[in-house]
Amino acid sequence: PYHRRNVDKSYVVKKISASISQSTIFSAEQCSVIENKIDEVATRADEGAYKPCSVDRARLRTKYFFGEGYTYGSQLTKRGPGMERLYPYGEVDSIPFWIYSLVIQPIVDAKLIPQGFINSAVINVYQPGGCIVSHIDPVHIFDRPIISVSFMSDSILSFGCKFTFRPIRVSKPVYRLPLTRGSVTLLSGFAANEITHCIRPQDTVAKRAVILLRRVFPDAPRLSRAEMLLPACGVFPQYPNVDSFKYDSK
Ligand code: AKG
Repeated sequence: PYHRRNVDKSYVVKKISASISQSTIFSAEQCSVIENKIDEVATRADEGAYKPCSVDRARLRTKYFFGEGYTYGSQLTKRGPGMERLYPYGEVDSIPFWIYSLVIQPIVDAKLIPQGFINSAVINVYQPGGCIVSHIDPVHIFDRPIISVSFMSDSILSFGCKFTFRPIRVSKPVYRLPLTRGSVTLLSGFAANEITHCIRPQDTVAKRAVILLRRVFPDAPRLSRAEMLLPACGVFPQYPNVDSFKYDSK
């Protein structure tokens, strides 16, 4: 991975921008319909309609996992990048039909991804000030490209930031990618694999949602049911940095 001190910044910026593609394929009307569906998911989750591993609540940010979900290894074993594991089959709710028809199909029709590529859909809902700490989507779990569709409000995807905590501070990004409502972003190559990305708290100015569409590799490592019985699935951190977990989960 890229280390800020060793490499010329303009080279890195070129590498990042060359491995991102963005398009706006969802109209304001389509966004409104999808946003209502996202609100319905949040309501259903509050009512306890989903499996425990489908819902991950952190301060100012909730994730809803469909199709597949993942976590770090057991608390009794090593944790961190490379140690992420899928939940056992059946522990996560399947992808709702509306995500296929309203979100995935238009992206397939726009020829951005092949039919049948996506087997994992995650909805993140952020309250104002909500964030996602710097990370690389696990390379042993997710194929590239990584597709995201932004809803409800605009934000910025920042690359190459360092987070420090208590109080939370985020260093200046190496690269900032505007995420407008209805925009579809595809990350591959350098942008997906060689540099971290994050959402800074100051860039979530209003309630926002994103739908992450990814392909989980068929041979990606999976927790066994026995390992699941150790601590409850909800207590695992989403990201490897222990300090970020403390901040993120309060
Ligand atoms: C993640 O959840 O892994 C993200 O990178 C989210 C990015 C976004 O909110 O657009």
